[in-house]
Amino acid sequence: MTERKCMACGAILQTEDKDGQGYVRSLDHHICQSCFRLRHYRDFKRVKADVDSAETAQFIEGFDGHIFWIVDIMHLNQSLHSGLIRALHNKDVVLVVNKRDLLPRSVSDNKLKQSIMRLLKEYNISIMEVIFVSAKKYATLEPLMPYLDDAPVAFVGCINAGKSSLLNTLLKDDQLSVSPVSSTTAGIIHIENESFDVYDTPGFIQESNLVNKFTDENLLMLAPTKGIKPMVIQIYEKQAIMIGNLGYIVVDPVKTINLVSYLPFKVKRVKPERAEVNLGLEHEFMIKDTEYRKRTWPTQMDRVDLEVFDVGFITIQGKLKSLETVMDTSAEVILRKAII
Ligand SMILES: Nc1nc2c(ncn2[C@@H]2O[C@H](COP(=O)(O)OP(=O)(O)OP(=O)(O)O)[C@@H](O)[C@H]2O)c(=O)[nH]1
Ligand SMILES: [Mg+2]
Repeated sequence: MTERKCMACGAILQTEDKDGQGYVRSLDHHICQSCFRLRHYRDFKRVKADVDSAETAQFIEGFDGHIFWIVDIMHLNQSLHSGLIRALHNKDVVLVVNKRDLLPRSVSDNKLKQSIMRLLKEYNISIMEVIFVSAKKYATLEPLMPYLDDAPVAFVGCINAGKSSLLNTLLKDDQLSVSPVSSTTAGIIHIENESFDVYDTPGFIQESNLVNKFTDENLLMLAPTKGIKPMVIQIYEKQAIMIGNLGYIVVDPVKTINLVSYLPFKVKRVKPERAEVNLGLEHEFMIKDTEYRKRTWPTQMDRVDLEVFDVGFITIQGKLKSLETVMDTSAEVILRKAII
């Protein structure tokens, strides 16, 4: 008997294990119970699939068509998954930068494009084009059409980049399951109609252990549906910036500088000596089971971003005497040249 797949997440349908992936009461159903609950009750707790990235890599390597590599504009460095990048060698890749709606319009696409190309330079992938889109705005998908008319297209990328969301917008349908939980798509889904021949794929996983400390509230907060209003903080002396109870950054500027937070929640400035006590207070963004680690960062570059995987990034615009972070031990933090 051929295995049937859930139309929404691609999991193989089964009737044996109630708590397992792809469970249905009867094999006549087209979507699994987790996707049913997600669709009708917005219950996203059960959709996290057990995904084998090696299978998706193999699919990409053998794929004969265009590849849309979907990256999340708010998590660029996290999007650079080495296994995925290996699979993309010698492929026709269009870099589709999603969630453009989250950054202000005043931010230049050209500047962003240059920054992204700089990030990609060390990876030796040839990109046919960089296209900025938003799954929230159908009109932004227009530049994708020539590729979609030309050949089958596979939507690939890291978890939560918005592959399934983009396909739903494109197909003007909500067949595919979408959620703030990572690994919503469990298996490869082929959709073919008069207009399109497309594939949704499970996301490559590059998440930090931090997600295990997230509450449902955190997950929703980190998947904003409206544009982020960057929060600008002027810093004229050594200060600490609280990132909820996730941790804090201590910056000591050479002269007055701006720090711009693109995080989807409020950060707060405090005196460095108050920062540690502040971690224990009430914040808008609070994770579970915190444990902290201090790190000192180089200060040669004078416009940098700190990207915290699964959370977002903060830009520091100016020369620093010193830069320190005290963050939860599970938080993966990288320092890069500012992208904006
Ligand atoms: N603001 C905004 N949110 C988006 C956009 N695209 C996707 N999202 C949100 O991002 C989250 C993940 O979207 P999905 O479509 O499930 O992402 P995916 O790449 O299919 O994820 P996996 O199946 O887990 O690999 C959801 O909360 C979406 O609502 C976008 O263009 N703008
Ligand atoms: Mg998906």
